[in-house]
Formats: sequence, C-alpha cells, structure tokens
Amino acid sequence: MSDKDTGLAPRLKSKPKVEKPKLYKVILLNDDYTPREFVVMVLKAVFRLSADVSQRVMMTAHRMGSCVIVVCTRDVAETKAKEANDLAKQAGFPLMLATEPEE
Ligand code: TYC
Repeated sequence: MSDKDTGLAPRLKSKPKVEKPKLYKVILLNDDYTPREFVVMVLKAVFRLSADVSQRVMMTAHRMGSCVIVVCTRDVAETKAKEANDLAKQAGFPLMLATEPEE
C-alpha cells in the first residue's frame, strides 16, 4: 500500500512557525580622547557588565580599535548603543558605539 492510499503520510517539512530573530552586534570603537574611566563607566551602566569585564572590553577596543560588547536583537542593540552614545555626547566625549548585523 502506498502513502497515497492511506492518506496518513506525514507532511513533508512544514515551515517553522516562529522565525529566529536576526542578531546584531554592538561594537565599541576606540578614539584618542575619551578617558578610559568614562568608557568603563558607560559599559557598566548601560550594558550591566562587571567592573572586570568592562575594563577588559575597554582595553580590547583601546588596543585593537574596536570590540564587540554584546550580540542581541536589533531593537535592544540600537537602544543600548544610543543610550551610550547619548551619555558620551552629553559629557562632550567623541566615544562611539555602532551596531551591525551578525553574519
Ligand atoms: N583610547 C582612549 C584613551 O587612550 C580610551 C578608549 C578606550 C576610548 C576604548 C574609547 O572605545 C574606547 N584615552
């Protein structure tokens, strides 16, 4: 008896009902003027990183030119980057955080 006859054959690969959200990186960019302590303060306040992790992330950006802080949904990434960029602007520092889609 073939599948056609019984009508009981399982449907082939149905489309997943919930799409995986695309993920975005929040990237810390180095500059020559923002004080290290200010960068660490922003990482602790906006991203809730520990003092130790904030220091490491800041030093990685300082040495390498940039450092990924977190990977999250687009909405969260853009909100956090804006919060941090606004703090820097208010304080008069050129610190910049950018977002970019993850490959
Ligand atoms: N390079 C800055 C300095 O020497 C410190 C710094 C680190 C600035 C990381 C931005 O993303 C940054 N004062």
